[in-house]
Order: sequence, then structure tokens, then C-alpha cells
Amino acid sequence: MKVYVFKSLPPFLWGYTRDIRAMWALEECGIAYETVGLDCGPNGLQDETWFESFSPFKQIPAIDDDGYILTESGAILLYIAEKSGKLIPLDLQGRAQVYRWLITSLNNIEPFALPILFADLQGDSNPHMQALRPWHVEILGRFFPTIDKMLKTQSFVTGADFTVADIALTCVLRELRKAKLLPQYPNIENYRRRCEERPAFVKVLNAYEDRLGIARGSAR
Ligand SMILES: N[C@@H](CCC(=O)N[C@@H](CS)C(=O)NCC(=O)O)C(=O)O
Repeated sequence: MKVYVFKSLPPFLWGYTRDIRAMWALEECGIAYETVGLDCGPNGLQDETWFESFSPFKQIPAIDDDGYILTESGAILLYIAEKSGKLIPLDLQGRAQVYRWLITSLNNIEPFALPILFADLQGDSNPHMQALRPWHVEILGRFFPTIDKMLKTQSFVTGADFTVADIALTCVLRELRKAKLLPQYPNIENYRRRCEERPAFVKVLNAYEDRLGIARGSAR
């Protein structure tokens, strides 16, 4: 399988990009893959006209599974799980729980986590984003106490087993890893760290840093 990923990025994006999700799932599921690296920024992937046939918005990640092209990190995670029969249960209701928590991660949490990340990255240069930050934190405050309570008694977001929903949630939580928000939810913070300690994640992040040519730990 081919995965379209970044091979250059501005430092403020290191460790946040969604190509990590696809590669993490491929590693966990034991699917062989090769990466196709693209540049971000001016003269980067938005200028690559050929890439439009792989990714309609010219965004990363995209996968090419022997000619079958797919974009959207959530769809890619589910495709990899369904293809390999790993990181997702066999029964319909168990699968639905994976869909549910993956969609919660990308649809409930990420829309508020990302603007917090941008507010913190842009600082005073973007007062509008700064002004909205407390509101975004407040909204996450509706979701996180419940998830924190759940993770007190279960290892992963759907229960006892690690699934692609945990890849989605961990990667979304990583958007907040420097925001000084997660420590007030100790079970969520422990969960994120535990998921990031998995050998597949460590391998992917090390390769990601090597591909970008940045020091070990820079994308942590
Ligand atoms: N909803 C898409 C979002 C993809 C996306 O925003 N990708 C970013 C990198 S994380 C990108 O390619 N940005 C460069 C650009 O849009 O030019 C997904 O989850 O895959």
C-alpha cells in the first residue's frame, strides 16, 4: 500500500499532521506500506496538480491500495481496520462502537481542539482566535469529564481492546498536548501517554522525524 505523507513541514506542525494516523494503523495491523513524501507550504502539495487525482482537496493523508484511492483520515483508519480484520471487533454492535468513538473524536472533539491549538500557535497575532479560546475550552469541558470517568474503569475508549477509534482519539488529544488542558483529566492524559507508548506509534513517530529530517523527540 502507498501512503501519501509529508516530507517537509514548518516546525509548528511537527507531530500534529494526520498522516501519522494512517501510518500508525498500518503498523498496528501489520500491513506493508511505502510512503510517498510531499512538501507542505508555499510550492508544496497545493501546487502539485497530479495529486488532485489522489486527493480531491490536495490534502494529506491519502492511501493507494493497489489502485484503490482513499482520503480522509477517519475513512482511512476504518478501511485499514476492515481490510486487516484488526483494531475493530467482528460483531456489528462492537463495530458500531468503534464508528461512534471515531466520529466523536473527529466530529465532537477535534473541531474544538484544533482552534485551541491554532490560538496557542498564533498567540497575540490572532486576537479573534484568542477570544474564542475560552469558549472552545468550555465546550470540551462537556465531553472530557465523561471520557475521563470512562477511562478510569476501562483501558480504551470502546472498552478493553485497542481499536482504530483509539488512534483517532489519541491523535486528536495530541493536538492539545501542549495546551495545559489535559492534566486536569488524569485518566485521559494517562490514556494518551499509554497509547503513545505503543511500539507501532513509537516506530511511526521515529520514521516521521527521520523523514522530516528533524531531531528525535521534536514531533513528540
Ligand atoms: N479531514 C481531513 C483533513 C486533512 C487535512 O487537513 N490535512 C492537512 C494535514 S494534517 C493538509 O493536508 N494540509 C495541507 C493543505 O490543506 O494544504 C482528514 O482528516 O484527513
